[in-house]
Amino acid sequence: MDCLFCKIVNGEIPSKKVLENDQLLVFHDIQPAAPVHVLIIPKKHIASMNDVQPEDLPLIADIHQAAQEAARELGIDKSGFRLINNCGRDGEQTVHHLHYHLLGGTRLGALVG
Ligand code: D5M
Repeated sequence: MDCLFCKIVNGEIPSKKVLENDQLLVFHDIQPAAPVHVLIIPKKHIASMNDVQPEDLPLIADIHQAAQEAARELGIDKSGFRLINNCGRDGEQTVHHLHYHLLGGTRLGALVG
C-alpha cells in the first residue's frame, strides 16, 4: 500500500522515534508547528478517524496512554499540551493514515491548525 506512515512503520522511510510498542509509534513531525510536535499513529493502517471501527477502540485508548507517556518523555506533561486529530478534507488531513498531533512546549493560543 502506498501510504507514507505505513512506510514509516515498516522502516522504509526514516523517522525520529520517541516511543514504539507492538501497536503504536510516536515520532517527531517533520514540519513542527510548536517547540514539541510529535505524531502518534497506530501501526495498523486506518485511513482516518471516520474509519475507526468498534474493534479498533482499544487502540484509541492506547493512543491516549501513549500521549501521556510521550508528554512525560518530552518534558511537557506538567506544562500541558494539545492532542489534535485532523479528519478529512475540511479537517485539512493530508496524510491518510490515522494520526494524532501532540503539541506543546509553548502557550499554544486558542487554535493551532
Ligand atoms: O498532518 C500530517 C503531518 O505529517 C504534517 O504535520 C507533516 C507530517 N509529515 C509528513 N511527512 C512526514 C515524515 N516523513 N515524517 C514526519 N512527519 C511527516 P495532517 O494532520 O494530515 O495535516
